[in-house]
Amino acid sequence: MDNCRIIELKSFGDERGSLVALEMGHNVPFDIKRVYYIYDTKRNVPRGFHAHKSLEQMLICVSGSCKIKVDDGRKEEVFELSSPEFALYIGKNMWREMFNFSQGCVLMVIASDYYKPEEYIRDYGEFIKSLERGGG
Ligand code: T46
Repeated sequence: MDNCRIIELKSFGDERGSLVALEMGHNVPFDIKRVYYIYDTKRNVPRGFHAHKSLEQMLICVSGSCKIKVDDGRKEEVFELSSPEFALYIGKNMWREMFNFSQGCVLMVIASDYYKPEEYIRDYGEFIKSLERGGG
């Protein structure tokens, strides 16, 4: 899938534990404008169900695990995030659904822009139409 990939994050571990650093231009492929995290989730309560016209994001399960289905309008793929040493990069114009949250899951998201509700596409039919128009 062109606009979506797993990024392996370098972890610095020693007898005290482990540390991962996220740096713009190094392991984060966009300028960071916002960070948020999703927690207190329920296994059987999925989230997402939208695409973004221009937002790029990196999703990191810093605790626990969850699954993310991404769909570019032609094919879909399911990724499992279960380690703080891996991030899922999702570019613009990708439908996403998050599900199967484990107990205690904390999903941290790094975003290329501020929260802009008008930039969401929350209807799947509209998402497909926007792709036919060239995206966005
Ligand atoms: C995404 C996936 C991975 C804000 O006020 N500011 C924010 O920065 C965000 C992200 C959300 N909100 C408010 C809007 C809603 O009232 O928080 C509430 C829950 O947001 P939403 O229903 O969009 O949450 P998810 O989990 O369905 O989707 C979120 C992100 O919105 C989205 O960009 O890609 O996580």
